[in-house]
Amino acid sequence: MQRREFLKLSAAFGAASALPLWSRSLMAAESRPLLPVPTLLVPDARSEIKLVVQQGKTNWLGKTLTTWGYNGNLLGPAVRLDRGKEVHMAIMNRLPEATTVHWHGLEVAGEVDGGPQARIEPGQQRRVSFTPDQPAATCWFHPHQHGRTGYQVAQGLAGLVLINDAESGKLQLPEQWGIDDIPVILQDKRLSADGSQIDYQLDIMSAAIGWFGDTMLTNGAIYPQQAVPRGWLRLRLLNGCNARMLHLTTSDHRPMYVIASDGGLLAEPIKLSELPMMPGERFEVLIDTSDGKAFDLQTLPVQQMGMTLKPFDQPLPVLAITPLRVMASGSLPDKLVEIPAMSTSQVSVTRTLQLMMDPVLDHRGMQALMAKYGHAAMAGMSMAAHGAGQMPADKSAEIPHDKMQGMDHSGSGMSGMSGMSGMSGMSGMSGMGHGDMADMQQKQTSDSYDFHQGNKINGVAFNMDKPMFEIKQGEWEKWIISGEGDMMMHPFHVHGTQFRILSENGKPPAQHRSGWKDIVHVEGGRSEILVRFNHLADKAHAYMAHCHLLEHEDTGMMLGFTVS
Ligand SMILES: [Cu+2]
Repeated sequence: MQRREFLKLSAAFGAASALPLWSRSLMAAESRPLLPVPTLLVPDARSEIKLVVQQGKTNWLGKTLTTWGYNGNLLGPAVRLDRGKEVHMAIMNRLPEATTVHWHGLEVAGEVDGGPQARIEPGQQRRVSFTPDQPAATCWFHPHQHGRTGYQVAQGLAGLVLINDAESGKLQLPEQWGIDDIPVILQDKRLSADGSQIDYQLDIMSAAIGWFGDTMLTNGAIYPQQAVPRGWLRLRLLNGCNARMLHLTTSDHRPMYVIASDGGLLAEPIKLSELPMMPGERFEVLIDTSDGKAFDLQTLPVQQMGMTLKPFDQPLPVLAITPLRVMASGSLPDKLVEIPAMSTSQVSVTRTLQLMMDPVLDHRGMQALMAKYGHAAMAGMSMAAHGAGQMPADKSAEIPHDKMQGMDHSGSGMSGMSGMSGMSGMSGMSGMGHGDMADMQQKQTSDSYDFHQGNKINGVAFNMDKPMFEIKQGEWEKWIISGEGDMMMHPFHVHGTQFRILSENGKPPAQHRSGWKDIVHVEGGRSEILVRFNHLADKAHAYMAHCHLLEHEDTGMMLGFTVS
């Protein structure tokens, strides 16, 4: 059935037979926008995909403002590629500034990966060709312009890449686009007070905790609705937020069966009632709608700095789902695909990557957050964990935020700074090159503190001209990524590969995180991944490994590496 016919049928059904029973939800539904479904874009007869990166207009909350999109006003199409078939991408930049288009999750060579070195100047076009050779997956594309990634994504630039393969086609999963196979791109945004633009700032606060909004958007619409057939519904979920962790669940607690993670299908469906998702992550879930009852997809409160403010302090609906009387045709198989067992026996190299936030940035970012929003924004955490030193955790949390505003940034108001007991007591801090405390106080008193280099890996902020290491093609490596030393969530992403998670923050990965992934959770502990690169990346087109909290990435928590 075509989407258009289906929608006609849905409307007819809604009007004719549902009114008495559903009158209340229908009234609400009338004012609720329909879920915008990104257009499926397949290569043309010459195997070409044309993308125009452009400015457009979007209407939110009664205001019309400038937004950015690929081939449209906001977000972009879902580009569908077949495994083993070469595709030619023609990317035209019609923005007022340079951008890049990165194929997040695709195992392609550094030359076509679209990292920060692949700049497309305004008015210029870039052509790249590659042949996807990886299992069916929901990936995405977005800008990777260094120092501007957070801004450009916030303006609206993000699209999906769906990889098809023969094997997944045999599973009879729901695959009618926009009917029972539905993309769900979740993002938070904030508009300026006059509603004229998206209110984005890369400042000391967002460099520390990430940029966050006060409105949740689903495919660019606020709490939209979607009518679906009864049976198995497939949602392709993307956390497209700059910095916000989501915690997805259904309003009536019906289970979600996770069938795929970042890099494709799992070995078998994993039944979950709650699904945490970090920025950049994708999961595909199947939900049973055969009871015909309406429900919401919603995100629960998370314990993350800055992300606890209204309306995120309680379950927030992001999509209203209304099953109709027509039946869906997809199924939920018991088994999905073969996932090889993980083995570290072939590991030839082990690398340790220490993610670091400059304590000055950490501390001053927290100060700024407290000053602006009070401790409701602190996610139950205290200043003590962020450089406030002698102030006991419970005491610092009690300081009213008007007092915090009164504190100057010279350090004199922070008697605890000299002690730094909160920091020095943390494992992983010693010998990690954070600089001594005298140095820190020096920085604290200086107004010239540059937060643009405030986030680091192994002691250095990102340097585009200097890859950090070289890797041999086709060899398995173990990477230990440590977030010891701060309490921040770092969704760590590696380009050019799909890896396996050996451990996450010291624990074995959850079942639904044990398949192919390109983002691993690092938060206050150590995570280990098993990784291999099948394609090449030279110095001029190095691969990136970075925190996908975009403001951490933009302020240095990224490294380049080559594969030869
Ligand atoms: Cu980070």
